[in-house]
This record gives sequence, structure tokens and C-alpha cells, in this order.
Amino acid sequence: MMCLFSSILKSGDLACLSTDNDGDGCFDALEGGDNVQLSDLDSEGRILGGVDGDGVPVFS
Ligand SMILES: [Ca+2]
Repeated sequence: MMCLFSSILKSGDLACLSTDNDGDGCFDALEGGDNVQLSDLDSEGRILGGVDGDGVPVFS
């Protein structure tokens, strides 16, 4: 994956590739307030399933 604009986290990782930007141990997808459940994520915090035509994740 290529990031056009991204900050660098304290960990040295690119923020756009991190699934826990603030490093609190809770996946950002769960903290986003879009009713994402743990069961919607893989073990690394990535949303399972595909994306719609606008690149928005599609999950049930
Ligand atoms: Ca987090």
C-alpha cells in the first residue's frame, strides 16, 4: 500500500498503515464510532470484507 500523505508514529510506522495509531491497544476501527464490532475485524484490526465504489468498507 502506498501512502500519499501520512505522519510517522512514535513507533516509527506510517500512521496510514497502522491499525492502532494512538497505541492504546484498541483497534482504530473500533474507536471510530461507526458501530464496527470486533467480529468485523481480522486479528490485526483490519476490517474484513470488501469496499464499495467509493472505497468505503462494506461490512454487515
Ligand atoms: Ca487505538
